[in-house]
Amino acid sequence: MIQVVLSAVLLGLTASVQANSKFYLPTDCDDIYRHDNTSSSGVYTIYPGGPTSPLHVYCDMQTDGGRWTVFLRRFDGSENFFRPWKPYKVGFGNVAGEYWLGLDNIFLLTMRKENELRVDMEDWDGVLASAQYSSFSIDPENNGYQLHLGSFSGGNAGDSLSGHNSMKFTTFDKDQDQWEKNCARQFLGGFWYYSCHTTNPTGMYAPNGVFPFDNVHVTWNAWKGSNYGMKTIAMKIRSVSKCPCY
Ligand SMILES: [Ca+2]
Repeated sequence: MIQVVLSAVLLGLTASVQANSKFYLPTDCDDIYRHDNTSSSGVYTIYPGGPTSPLHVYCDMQTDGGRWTVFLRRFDGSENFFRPWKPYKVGFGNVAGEYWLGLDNIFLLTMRKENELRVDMEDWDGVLASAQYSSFSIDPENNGYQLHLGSFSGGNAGDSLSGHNSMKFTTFDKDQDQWEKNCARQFLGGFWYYSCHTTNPTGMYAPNGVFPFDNVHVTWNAWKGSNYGMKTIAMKIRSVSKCPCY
């Protein structure tokens, strides 16, 4: 009798785990939204590395139809982004606040699905601007997290990222840029620098947009030039597939 009850309990557990794995192990914010399109923007748990690797992330469920998985978010200057290779690899910050999701996680997300990219920003007068790109993916670490960016597909901020396409990632302790010196060290961030940048999303956070050194700000040159730091900036990706694709 006890055995029968135990078996029934185990069967029930198995069924429940299977149901959970079908419905509650989303790969990204796209999965979460497709499962429940009343989901609001906020922090969720996703599993881009599989069921044993939960990852917290901020999902933008409002902008242009939502479903955006945010991998960079800055809005108050509370987090230090002038960091070495390891934090950029694994991620840092607080997903309820300012953070970098981590290059390994961004690689997993962009390996699993074809994604588009959106960059949202705001100046110190409260004016919003954005830029969108038709595709976005990066290579794994053994190829330097090389950036593969599609074409600029719109947005009133203009295009300040295409020049960074095909670059590997550079931090102040790992130089993979195309300059004789180290762009990350010079411009105080970590990014897919070339020689060196037309946008510096991980640069110094400058209250009121100004900072007494050139080109180190959180810039987007096509919109505000190379010496104006944004009040907010976020980089986010979204699946371009038409199916839920669990
Ligand atoms: Ca260099």
